[in-house]
Amino acid sequence: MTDHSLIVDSTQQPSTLQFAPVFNVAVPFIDRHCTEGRAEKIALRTNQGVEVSYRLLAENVNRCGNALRDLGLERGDRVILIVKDCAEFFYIFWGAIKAGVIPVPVNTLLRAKDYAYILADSGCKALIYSPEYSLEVQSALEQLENLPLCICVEGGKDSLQVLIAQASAELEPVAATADDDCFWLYSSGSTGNPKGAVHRQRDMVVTSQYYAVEILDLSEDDICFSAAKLFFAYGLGNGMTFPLWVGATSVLHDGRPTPQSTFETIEKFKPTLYFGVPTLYAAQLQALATERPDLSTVRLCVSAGEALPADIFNRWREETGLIILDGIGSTEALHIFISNRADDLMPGSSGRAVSGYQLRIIDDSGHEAAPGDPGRLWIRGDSIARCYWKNPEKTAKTMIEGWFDTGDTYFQDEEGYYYYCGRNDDMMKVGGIWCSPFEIEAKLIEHHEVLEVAVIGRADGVGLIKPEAYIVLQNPSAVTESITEELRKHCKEGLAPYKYPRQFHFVDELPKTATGKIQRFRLRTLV
Ligand code: 3UK
Repeated sequence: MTDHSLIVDSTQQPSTLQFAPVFNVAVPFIDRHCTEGRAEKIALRTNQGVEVSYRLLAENVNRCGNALRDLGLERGDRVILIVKDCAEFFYIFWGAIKAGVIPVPVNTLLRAKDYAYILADSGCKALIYSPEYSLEVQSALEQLENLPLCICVEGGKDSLQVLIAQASAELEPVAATADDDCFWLYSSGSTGNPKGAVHRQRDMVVTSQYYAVEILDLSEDDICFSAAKLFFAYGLGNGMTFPLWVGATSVLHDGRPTPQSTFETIEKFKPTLYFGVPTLYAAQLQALATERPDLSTVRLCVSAGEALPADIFNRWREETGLIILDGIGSTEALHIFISNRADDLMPGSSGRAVSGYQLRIIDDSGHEAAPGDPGRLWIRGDSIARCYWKNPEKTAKTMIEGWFDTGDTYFQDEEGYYYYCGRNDDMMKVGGIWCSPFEIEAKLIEHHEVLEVAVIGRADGVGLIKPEAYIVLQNPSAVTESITEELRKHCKEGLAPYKYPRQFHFVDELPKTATGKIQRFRLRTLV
């Protein structure tokens, strides 16, 4: 048998990772647990009542890998997953990797047009989907010239569940190397077509060790629950790779994350780690005004996807006694590369570099920015995607000599903490001075009437850019002249004088991406 071993030396800071010359990442993430005595331990639990031990997980991963081979998929072929959070997601993802096939999990909230684009762009040989998405999938397929093999996870005699049941439970891992392509994730981007970020075998090891073990102190005693779904790089780490790396348990919920569903899941499954996004924390805080769920099993909360305003951090701590660790990650980096730590917190900041990552802030003249000055954030590290699939221009533009241009504007303070200022195109110059929409939003969210807010720059009558705020109120019937005046005063008291919004718009909801990021560019096109 080939040795797919991996040596992790945690006595070094950062830990050093040494991969055997032949390395298939399904071995340490899946097979290792049976040889290390965790065969009967529960790897995952779902809200549908499914419980999967590490032994059953390893068997079903093998069956699924064999089923993909039996269907004719070969090494390097892509299989697209439009699959909800469920046990089969794990089987397909790891079965593919073990068999040398490239799994490509895709956002389940997209529409037929987006699926048609991704199916064609990826040149996938197979598509596996949950029955919930069959309407969008069918109409995507109607738009395609070359049809992939299409398999529904459940229902009917050709379903994946039937194929898995019929396939052999023995599978030798394909002999790969740590640098070989392993899986792809489509980065949604706020504009333009999605781009396939090509990740290597080693990337999940890097994020699991440097972020989950070193920052979250994750161990096999933990139970992880991610409100962010598995198709999102953030959820893929939180809800699958991190718990599998240490032999912990993951809790999956296949419904829409709402304050009610997340609180219920926490009470029922008693996770020790909870992963959310800022808009969900804000909605949960609102719900906490009228209900008191038991969150006592949670030892730590995590936030990413968007910057977490200091005010939400503070209120969550007051209401629940829990800390939220904010960190910035991306699809290209696979997971979080700047983070707060339980013993090194700076509310309102993204924290410091995660070990294993190098960071640079580059100003407009192409030089390293001085402390306090904003610039574009560039990162380097071992989990960053090798390239964008079939997109050499975009690859060349953002991936430069080992560095990745995140597209985010950041500054670093004298103490070394990193502060998010917005996407490059969100920054505005007001009166000649750089002004971060995020800083104004963070001020407005402190106000008790404000539920959500987005700030953009808009040219006034003489063409000068001024901040404007779009606000969702806690209580929509509170829209009056006096609230506008009060919010303006609130900003003027707490921000540099030129930063207060000149206009306030009260709206029912803000435009967001499927992963919950506010689309400021959509607000800019409103008049
Ligand atoms: C923004 C943040 C400020 C930022 C992600 C954790 O969000 C993730 O990946 P995406 O590819 O988006 C990346 C972009 O989102 N962002 C994310 N987190 C923060 N901005 N503070 C934050 N804490 O613009 C970044 O470039 O969807 C998050 C782990 C894995 C991920 N993929």
